[in-house]
Amino acid sequence: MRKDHPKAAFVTGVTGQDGSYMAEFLLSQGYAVHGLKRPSSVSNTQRIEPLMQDAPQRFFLHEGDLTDSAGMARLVQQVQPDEIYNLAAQSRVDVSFDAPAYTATVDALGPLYLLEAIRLLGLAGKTRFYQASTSELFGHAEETPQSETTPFRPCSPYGVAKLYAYGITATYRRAYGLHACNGILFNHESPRRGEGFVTRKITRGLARLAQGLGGPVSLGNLDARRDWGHARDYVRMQWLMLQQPEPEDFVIATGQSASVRDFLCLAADELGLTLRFQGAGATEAAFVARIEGDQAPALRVGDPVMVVDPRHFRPLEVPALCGDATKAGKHLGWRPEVTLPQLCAEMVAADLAAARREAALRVPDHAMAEPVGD
Ligand code: NAP
Ligand code: F7E
Repeated sequence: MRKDHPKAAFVTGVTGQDGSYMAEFLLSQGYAVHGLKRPSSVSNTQRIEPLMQDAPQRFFLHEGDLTDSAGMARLVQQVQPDEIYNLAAQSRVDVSFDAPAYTATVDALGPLYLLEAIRLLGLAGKTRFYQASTSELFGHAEETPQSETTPFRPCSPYGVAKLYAYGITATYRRAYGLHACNGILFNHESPRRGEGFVTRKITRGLARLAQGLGGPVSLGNLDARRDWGHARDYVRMQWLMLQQPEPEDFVIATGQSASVRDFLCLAADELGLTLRFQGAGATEAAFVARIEGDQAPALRVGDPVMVVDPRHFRPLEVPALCGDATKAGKHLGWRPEVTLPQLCAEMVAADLAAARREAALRVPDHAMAEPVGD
């Protein structure tokens, strides 16, 4: 890439998990990166703070909301991007059951507004478009593992909204010749994962519990199985998709699946804890059976570490997903580099460091007590 005229990328959702890794990656490739940030009365830039400091000449933030079609067209016109990565979304499947119309507006119509902007501004020959599609499209999948040819059977408002986005992306590719691609991504996590998603809820919850901050982690369906990869590996593949001469859709996955219970045990193991499960379904709980090392000074054998709370059960669950990324390997030479135990270890280490910092700052109760008068 020419240094005096770097490629320009427009990244929606830049403040999110993937957006922050994507911005980092694109900057490392020499791009000028323009990120869309939602206006907010409190700071929402924690994940991109280092980039704002380190690359002020090549990293630009624009305030706006994906649901503002005119605002999106204005930004696309201003930035004239070579590549758009549409990563912004209401990305919580559980939340989509409580906010289905909002989820549809952001997740289905948002990508349409960007595609229309590319088309109407006459940028079809210049601007390439990446849509963050999802394994939730497969829903109650008809076959395992799922690939680019597996039929879609979404079973959440999130999955259904993302199905529209998938379809409209493919339609603009075919109808108007846009270089527009869907990445059908299976779950991917990192220390930057939002705190409401199950892996982060577990690593953060256990790390805090181990340091005497907070109570047992409360979870829903322990038997759900997911194909979990590392977000850093997955943004590299999103970029590779837009570098192909012809636009195509790809599944991005590790090909391995594990249950929520497996992940809980892996995270506990990282803290030197062996768990004993008791009960079943809505009354299941997990207790400390053995402790090794000094990572969990606040816990004793027999302490509860996890309780099932039926409020976390979903109206409709996707019981199991596992992806087949053979096409990505063959066409683009992509393979995930991080295994699930490595991912879990990285997340636990980051959350344990944060919990230790928080515990160290805590004022002991006795120090807060009123002095007894003499
Ligand atoms: P995330 O951490 O939840 O980030 C979502 C981003 O979208 C945040 O920056 C958020 O801004 C922004 N956003 C939400 N609503 C917006 C709106 N109306 N206008 C502008 N920005 C808005 O999600 P992620 O894990 O990085 O996922 C990135 C994309 O991949 C999403 O589209 C998600 O649906 C999709 N996906 C994720 C996975 C996964 O496992 N991570 C798998 C498949 C597909 P705030 O910071 O202000 O909230
Ligand atoms: O749930 C179960 C839950 O919320 C995973 C998003 O990035 O990946 C993500 O969606 C599983 C589900 O992710 C709790 O029922 C149990 O079976 O971490 P999650 P998700 O729903 O798979 C897809 C590919 C996306 O596209 C989405 O944007 O874990 N589970 N107990 C729980 N889940 C949560 N959140 N909280 C619990 O307490």
